[in-house]
Amino acid sequence: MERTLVLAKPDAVQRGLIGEIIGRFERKGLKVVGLKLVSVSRELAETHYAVHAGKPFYPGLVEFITSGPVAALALEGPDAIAVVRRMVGRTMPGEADPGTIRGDLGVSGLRNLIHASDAPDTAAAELDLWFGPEALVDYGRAIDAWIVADEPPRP
Ligand code: FUP
Repeated sequence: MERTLVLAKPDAVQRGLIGEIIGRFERKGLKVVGLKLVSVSRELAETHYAVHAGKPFYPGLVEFITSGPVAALALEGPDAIAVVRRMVGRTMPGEADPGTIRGDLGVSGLRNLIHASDAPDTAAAELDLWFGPEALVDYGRAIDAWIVADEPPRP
């Protein structure tokens, strides 16, 4: 079982798409284990995007992610990191396939609605950054056995 971080970025929040985005992951069968609305500080933005520091698009990235509230979501499921990335689609919404979140809901450049961790190490670091070590909620769902193969329901 894996956990991954998803951010509904300021454009998604402003457009009223938090529910649509969370709903897609819920319908997929992924479990929400963390959820909050965050007013993003410059420091948090710079830490989150540290890998892009120095690139030409970095200032715009920090500007954008701090331009309004962000909905942070921790999701759990089998192979969750890759599953979520496939559902998110390619970086630029104009190039993202229909059926993906960016492909269905976005059309232009940096207005790509969503961030999702891209690997186990970044997922762990990003979950820690956005939620802290103890904020995620561990619980079972009665329906898990119908969603996750070979996994007995947890109490
Ligand atoms: P993704 O993993 O699809 O969210 O994209 P990246 O981690 O590669 O990039 C993070 C953000 O930087 C994206 F939301 C868009 C922005 N970006 C650009 O603006 N230009 C680029 O050439 C690459 C990324």
